[in-house]
Amino acid sequence: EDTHKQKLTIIGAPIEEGAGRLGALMGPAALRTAGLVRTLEEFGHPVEDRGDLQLPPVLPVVPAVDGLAHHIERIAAWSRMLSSETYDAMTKGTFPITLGGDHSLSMGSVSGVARYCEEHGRELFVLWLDAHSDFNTPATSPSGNMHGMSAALLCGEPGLEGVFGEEPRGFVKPENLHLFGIRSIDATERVLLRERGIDVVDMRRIDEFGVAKLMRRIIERVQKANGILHVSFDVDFIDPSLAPGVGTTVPGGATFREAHLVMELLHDSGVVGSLDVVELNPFLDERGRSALLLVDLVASLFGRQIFDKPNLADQSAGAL
Ligand code: Z70
Ligand code: MN
Ligand code: MN
Ligand code: MN
Repeated sequence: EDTHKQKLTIIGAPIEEGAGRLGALMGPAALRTAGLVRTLEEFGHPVEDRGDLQLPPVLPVVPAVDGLAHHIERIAAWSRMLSSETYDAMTKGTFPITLGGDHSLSMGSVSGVARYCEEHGRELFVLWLDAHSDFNTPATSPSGNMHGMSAALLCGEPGLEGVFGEEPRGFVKPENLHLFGIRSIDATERVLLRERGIDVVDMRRIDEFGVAKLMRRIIERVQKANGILHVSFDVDFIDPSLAPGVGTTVPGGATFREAHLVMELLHDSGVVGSLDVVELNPFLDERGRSALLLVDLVASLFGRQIFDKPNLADQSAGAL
């Protein structure tokens, strides 16, 4: 997929019921205020902003779960709606950008992308940029907050079937999920992640090997499979000193330069087909700095460069 000049579909998902604290519902508004749409247009992409979706007046009936899953009816309604929005955007040949909103929205957005990929015989890969692994189920979750369950739902973990019920959905193969930037894993999650063989790139590996090498490994996998990469960007991937506008701050996150490099490498790879920007909590932000940083990172993903791409082929041939 060459994302250059591709039409973009912006989907606002003001959802906060999946998080432990209020405020993420203002995320889409803050990202628009910080200039997201005009920044994307600057890179030559036609943008269709579908505005913010709203919950339907009647919520789906969800059978009782084994364990804790707060506001599951509302999350189910959002998931079903968002799944059909991203599926529809992909079917029309556009690149969906879902603005959150807490990370439970990825249950819906990624399901729609996965459904599109299944129907079109394309292999889906997911890059989950996050401090957390989001691999709890209602039975294992210590909090019952559903933003900590989205990656588990996408991989088909039991206990979350009621979110989609009989509605169409898609799945992510556990071997195609790459968690990146991780530094907070619950004990129960750790067991499940190991059992499923999920690739967990934690901060220790980033410190040791650097983001470039670790990202290239993931990008090459997607390229070899002629796959599509979905990027799910949780703001807490970034260090809280740079992006304080999040509900749960975890120290030791990605630096300014690491985060931009990830986005630049993704741009150059041409494999990214869809994006979520989640967990921005403007109520906790400082003078919009987290929102502004996110817009700059999205600009890097869509081609903003400081000067020029290094031409590695020329360098290896000894040319300057
Ligand atoms: C913890 C839980 C979480 C944020 C995800 C935390 C989950 N593992 N927190 N994203 N901000 O409650 O499941
Ligand atoms: Mn998350
Ligand atoms: Mn997180
Ligand atoms: Mn470009």
